[in-house]
Amino acid sequence: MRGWMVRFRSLIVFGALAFVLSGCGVENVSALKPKGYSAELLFDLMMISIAIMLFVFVIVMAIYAFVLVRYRQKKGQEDMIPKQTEGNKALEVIWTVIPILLLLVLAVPTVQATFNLADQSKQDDKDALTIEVTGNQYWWHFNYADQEIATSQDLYIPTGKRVYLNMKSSDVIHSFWLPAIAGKMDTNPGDNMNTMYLEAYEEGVYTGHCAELCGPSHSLMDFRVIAVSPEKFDQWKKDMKNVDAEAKPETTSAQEGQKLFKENCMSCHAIGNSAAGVGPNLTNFGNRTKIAGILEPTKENLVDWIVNNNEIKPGNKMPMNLVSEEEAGKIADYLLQLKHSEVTPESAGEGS
Ligand code: HEC
Ligand SMILES: [Cu+2]
Repeated sequence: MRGWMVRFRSLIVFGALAFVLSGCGVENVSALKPKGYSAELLFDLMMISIAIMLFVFVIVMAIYAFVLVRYRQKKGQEDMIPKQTEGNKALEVIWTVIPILLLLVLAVPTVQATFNLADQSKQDDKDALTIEVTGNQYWWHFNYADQEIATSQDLYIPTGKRVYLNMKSSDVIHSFWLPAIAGKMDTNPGDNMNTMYLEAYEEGVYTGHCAELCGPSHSLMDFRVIAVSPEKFDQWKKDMKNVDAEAKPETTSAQEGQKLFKENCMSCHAIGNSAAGVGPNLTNFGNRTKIAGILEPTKENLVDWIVNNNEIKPGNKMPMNLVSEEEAGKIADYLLQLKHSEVTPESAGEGS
């Protein structure tokens, strides 16, 4: 390293760190900007721990600095041996009791929050909303229990209400992580169902991730939660219940696409009903925030996905080259006009 670099090494490290960390706290994606009940609870716990740590750090550093200055070797005393002390009951009691008190201050709110976050007691209330979440390599499925509505990748919820999630996986362990609204919960294969709840304070589009290494495309297993006002949510539910899966598209290209879709894709993808398929439910696909959770919803990207999906998301379970690029274009025209509701991510204020 160059001379000046060595001298300023720590400055460079901290500068780079500040630069990287400034990416934290991004709106609607970050646990540092909570926009929901659970996230706020977790944020408060984080702040209590940091406050306690700072308190300990400052006091220990102050004592350290004091001792360093007060008891350093002075000129003319090189051979002096200070008075030797062994043990001090009062001091030892103090530095045992203080940490115990600090741990208690940490433990009480933590245990309280842990029970609070696991509270499912109101799930059986008449107007409580329960959603079955299924993690799949590498996409998320959401089934609105008792509502006959299913969506994949984009989850709509009402603001200001507790929405209960019953969570499972169809293959390996995944983890549903929605930092700005809630914490993180594993989805397990088999009968082991996990539960959590979401409560969003404001309308918005919130990004979530899979937080459990689940295969080569784990890092691409993103999803979005779209929180809208309860009125808009009711409208969305109504629209989603009245989907006419057979509706004829306007353009000839999209009409041909519909036919091609039925022949090549319906074995895995459902439109207009809540059946869980091998692949994502594509109802309302034209209103999706992203394609496959990661691509901007343009025709070009959609054609690319249909023809090349394994290069985009390695190891995903959709076969490539089912149709030609030209046919994929027609299918894309069909899928992108599947807009079944007026309530869209834009109406929640696209924010992420
Ligand atoms: C063997 C089952 C299967 C077939 C057949 C199939 N797909 Fe898929 N498809 C999948 C799976 C699985 C995924 C999820 C991939 C992922 O994200 O990991 C998927 C994802 C998609 C997505 C992204 C969905 C989303 O929610 O964003 C689109 C669009 C799509 N497929 C279109 C098609 C089209 C068009 C055809 C027919 C040409 C087709 N698929 C045929 C299994 C299939
Ligand atoms: Cu995963």
